[in-house]
Amino acid sequence: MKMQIDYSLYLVTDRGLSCGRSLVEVVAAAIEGGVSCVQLREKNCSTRTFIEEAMALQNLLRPKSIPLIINDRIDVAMAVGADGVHLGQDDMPLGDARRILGEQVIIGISVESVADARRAAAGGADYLGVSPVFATPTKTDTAEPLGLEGLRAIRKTVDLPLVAIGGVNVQNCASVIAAGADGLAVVSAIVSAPSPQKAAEELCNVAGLQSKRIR
Ligand code: TZP
Ligand code: MG
Repeated sequence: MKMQIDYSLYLVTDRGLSCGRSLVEVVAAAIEGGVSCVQLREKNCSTRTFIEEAMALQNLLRPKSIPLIINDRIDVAMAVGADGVHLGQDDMPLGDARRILGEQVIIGISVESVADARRAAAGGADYLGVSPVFATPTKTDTAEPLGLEGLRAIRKTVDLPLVAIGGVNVQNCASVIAAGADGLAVVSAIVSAPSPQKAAEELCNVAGLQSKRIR
């Protein structure tokens, strides 16, 4: 059976925004605070470094049964035996990724519209990243923000787990869950926080994520 994933607080890493702290330090604190799933996102490093970072996270997360998802790179995911990959609209097509990875590996797809969501669901995605819900300086090449309305429209269209990404923070996290997201996908509100643990705890509490926990 495919791994059951708790998407409720989905951390997406960004070493550049981590205030000089190591990836492992930030992720270790964040999972203490309640992060339930981690995506390793690296845009500017060598393949060797990417694999080393992925292994370091795998060693931290596996004993705690927290899934590791790799952004963009199917080869890196396979090299470290990650639980899944996350692909955008310009990355490897879902069908090709599924053929390479098989049925047991989780594949998440970023969707920027209802049409994207329908296509990804029909193509066998395991979960969707609704992107971006709000404007964010963390990623500049995004589509227009979907807003809560856009999130609701996607919620009505597909049954898959949805994580909302883009500008999600403690001020808006409850409204994101109320609009139908199964999880909060967060970069800067956790990795740039003075205490990633406290930031994660606050998001869990304010958004009421305890009720969504599957473990
Ligand atoms: N994909 C869509 S928006 C985004 C990504 C990776 C960045 C979200 O970052 P933040 O800091 O949580 O707004
Ligand atoms: Mg990508």
